[in-house]
Amino acid sequence: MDIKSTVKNAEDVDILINDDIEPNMMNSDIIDGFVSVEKKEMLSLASGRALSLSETYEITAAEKTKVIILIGPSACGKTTIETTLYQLFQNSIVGDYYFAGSKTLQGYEQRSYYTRTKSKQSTSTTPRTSRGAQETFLHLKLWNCKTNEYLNYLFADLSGEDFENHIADVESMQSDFNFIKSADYIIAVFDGKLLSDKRRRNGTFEEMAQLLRTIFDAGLFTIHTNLQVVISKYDIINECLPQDPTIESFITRSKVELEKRLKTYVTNINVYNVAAMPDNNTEFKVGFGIKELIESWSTTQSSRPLAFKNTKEIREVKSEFDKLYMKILGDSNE
Ligand SMILES: Nc1nc2c(ncn2[C@@H]2O[C@H](COP(=O)(O)OP(=O)(O)OP(=O)(O)O)[C@@H](O)[C@H]2O)c(=O)[nH]1
Ligand SMILES: [Mg+2]
Repeated sequence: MDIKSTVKNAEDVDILINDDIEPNMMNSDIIDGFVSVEKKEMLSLASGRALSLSETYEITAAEKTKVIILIGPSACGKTTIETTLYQLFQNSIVGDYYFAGSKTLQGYEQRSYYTRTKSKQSTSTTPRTSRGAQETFLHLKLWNCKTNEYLNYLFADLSGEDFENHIADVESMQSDFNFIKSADYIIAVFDGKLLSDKRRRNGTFEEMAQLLRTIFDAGLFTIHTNLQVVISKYDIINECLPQDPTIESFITRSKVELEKRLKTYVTNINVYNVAAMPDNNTEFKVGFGIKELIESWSTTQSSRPLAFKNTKEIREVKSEFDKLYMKILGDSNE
């Protein structure tokens, strides 16, 4: 755009550089170039809160977006991972990624406050996500300097209690969590603190295995969904390892066992160790492992669920398109 042609006097410069937020105005609200005072007072600005599912359509319809859904019981560390991911970009770039905006700044700030030193707490704590919350999606826009590509991410900040109430109940999972179907990544968050505890680790694994089984049995996935596992609070695991080296073999066995139990749906599950908000940040930096997670979202994953496989039997071959579809199935299910 040629700026010179639009700048004729000092007033024009003021208009060009002012950073007032322009609300959406209808042409009918503007009379002889003036906005009606009454209308101006009624206009609402974006609040920056977390978005409801319907509010996310504006983003997903317009731009390249990855939907990432962290699942797991209460206090396993879901919200802390989401808010730390945002906070990392406040200090610097992360790998090849630059912060390029967020429509939910207030949503992030509300959740981040307690994990910041400015809240003057001796240990950082994240407020529990309330059950049944409608505004659950946090939005982050990143720019990749290598590929010169902008990408939008939508993170669902769901309450662990809500998940716990739906374990083994396929029907209610289907009706209450139908939006999980839109996920590009389902991330199962295993609580590292509980895995470090010999008496609690088996229960922690069983709970997650059943939760995932319920989600997949409810059909809440598509050909685009990937499943990842995050071991959270890795600082605690690392601290316990010298006294109990069996934690590592338990995690390795858990991955194999999970793949076995979900084998009708998933081929291979990638595991990431994360310490989003370590207690003792001398050995682990805040956000340990998060860069690897972000990078994994831009590479093709091998854990793609076998969605085609599940629909093979129920599709009748009627047209040329169906024949081609079956041919693709034949290739992908060998
Ligand atoms: N030591 C340690 N503690 C962590 C870490 N990440 C999270 N926590 C703590 O774990 C607690 C629970 O974390 P949240 O992120 O609120 O857990 P959540 O899964 O969102 O919980 P719900 O909202 O109840 O479902 C908080 O007190 C965090 O400070 C970590 O990397 N290391
Ligand atoms: Mg939470």
